[in-house]
Amino acid sequence: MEKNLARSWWKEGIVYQIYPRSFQDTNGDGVGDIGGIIQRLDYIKSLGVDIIWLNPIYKSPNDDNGYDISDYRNIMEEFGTMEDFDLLLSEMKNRGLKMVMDLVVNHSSDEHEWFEASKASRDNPYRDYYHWWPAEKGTPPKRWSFFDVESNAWKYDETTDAYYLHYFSVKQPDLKWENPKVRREIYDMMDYWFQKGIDGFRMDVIPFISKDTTFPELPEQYNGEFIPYYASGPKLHEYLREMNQEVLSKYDIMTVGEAIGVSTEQALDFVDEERKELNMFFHFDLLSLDRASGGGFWMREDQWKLTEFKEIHSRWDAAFAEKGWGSMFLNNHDFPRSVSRWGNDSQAHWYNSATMLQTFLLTMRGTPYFYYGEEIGMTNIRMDRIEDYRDINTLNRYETLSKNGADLAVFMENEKDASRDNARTPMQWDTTENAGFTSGKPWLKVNENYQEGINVEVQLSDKTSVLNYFRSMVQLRKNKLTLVYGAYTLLLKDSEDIYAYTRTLGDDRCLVLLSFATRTVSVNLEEVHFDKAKLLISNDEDHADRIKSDAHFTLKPYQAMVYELF
Ligand code: TEU
Ligand code: CA
Repeated sequence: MEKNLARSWWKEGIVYQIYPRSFQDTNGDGVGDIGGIIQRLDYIKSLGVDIIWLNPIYKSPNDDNGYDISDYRNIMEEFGTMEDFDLLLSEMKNRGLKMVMDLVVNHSSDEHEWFEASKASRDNPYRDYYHWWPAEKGTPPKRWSFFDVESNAWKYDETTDAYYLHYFSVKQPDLKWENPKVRREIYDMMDYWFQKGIDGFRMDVIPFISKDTTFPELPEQYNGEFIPYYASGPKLHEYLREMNQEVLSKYDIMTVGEAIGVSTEQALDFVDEERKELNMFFHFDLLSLDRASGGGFWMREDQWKLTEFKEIHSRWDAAFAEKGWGSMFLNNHDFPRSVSRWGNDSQAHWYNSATMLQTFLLTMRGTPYFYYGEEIGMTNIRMDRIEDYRDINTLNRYETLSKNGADLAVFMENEKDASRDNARTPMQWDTTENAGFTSGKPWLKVNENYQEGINVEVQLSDKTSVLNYFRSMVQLRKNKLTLVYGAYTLLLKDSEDIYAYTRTLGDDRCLVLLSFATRTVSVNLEEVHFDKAKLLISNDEDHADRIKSDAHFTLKPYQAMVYELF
């Protein structure tokens, strides 16, 4: 038996990601909080999902919305207190929901006490918790930074006449994993949360933790394409194995790495069961599909193709055909909304494309991850004015471009499709002001389309809503292990309109048909042999035969259908 057929809760579970800042505010300060999540637990449970992944809720000065942590063992004041957290965890346990937290340990905040000590003098005990380059050695070799206005990952600090390393913003100095004390601190901190009873970690930019601390000049091929270099530090797997041995292996928990820069060839190095490192990770191939090269935030000029989309998912499925396990997702807090990006959020196609994409995630092998609001088809907000943006990534790039005299109108158009803020707008609960998210002024604009049916309240009472389709589709997956563990076979490989595949487990076989076309399309599936096909679900019921024996299928625009084959 293939190793990955071994059953486990984190393979069969469905994950719901919450960006706490935007989920539900309870005290009118315009910022979501832990109390808000508690208030909405019954709703989340009613979706049929099993695991909640929370974006960072630790103490933070919020330079990068919590990805800059100043105290790993405390809660961000805006979100609440440790008592609130403990209550959230126990309320989740009461409902049988598991909690996955974000682990951000490539870097800390510059306001963490370790960094404050580290920068105070060259000989303090925390000096070696971070990467320092003494100025007498000259300017350090080029390292790129994601959020720095000059793209420079080295920041000069006068106090000790040295540069420190920051792959992200100047307020996110990289921790020095090469120092065993740092690793011990991190493992103890992870243990602290596991002792509280959490069920796992999503590990932020985990492939970046190991560095060649001699900091050689970057090899030429990595110029501008530095991500694969950052992601393959010399001791990465040694550290992951050690982390597993020291902490992870002691608990029944799940881990999912944010594997930026990791290719299919490297996949099993992380998740082969025998290596005892991680359970699964998010790859970045889909996330870069509509982007210009370089792993950045510029949209590519031509339109992405369905054949490319299929190739990516088929290649990643094959990587885990016998060992390891994948994760399936179409958006998160760093990327635009799935229906706006991979579907079609025009009035005519919004419903079908949102539900078709849900069908896709729930019929592929790999654990499905949904991002809050995806269950009701939330869309990109597409803001016009730079003043409305909050994300450091958009704001700093705007600053860089204005300094360089670039065309800012082009940039603002790009951000309508690319900015991370598209995905961070407040959850749309009902038709009251600010969509029921806050009684105050929301920290980021609410998308006006909450008044046009994209809200929970309206969709709960509508049998044919995106939300209710989501619930039915979730139940379908839960009642059919074939959709979780079954082997995947791609059909109609060259079609630019239809994504079709079968899932097979023993004698049980399902056929999944997904249209990405804006017109009605017919296909012939004689390559799949079956006597009868029984329709299990469709997002466009009127246009499908419940039981059929011929191989001709007709799909309405963005229609999704799942059949059982006999
Ligand atoms: O993201 C890592 C990350 O590199 C992306 O945000 C990246 O900028 C983009 O994908 C470029 O291709 C993680 C978190 O998810 C993100 O929210 C944080 O800002 C970042 O790390 C720093 O902690
Ligand atoms: Ca609040």
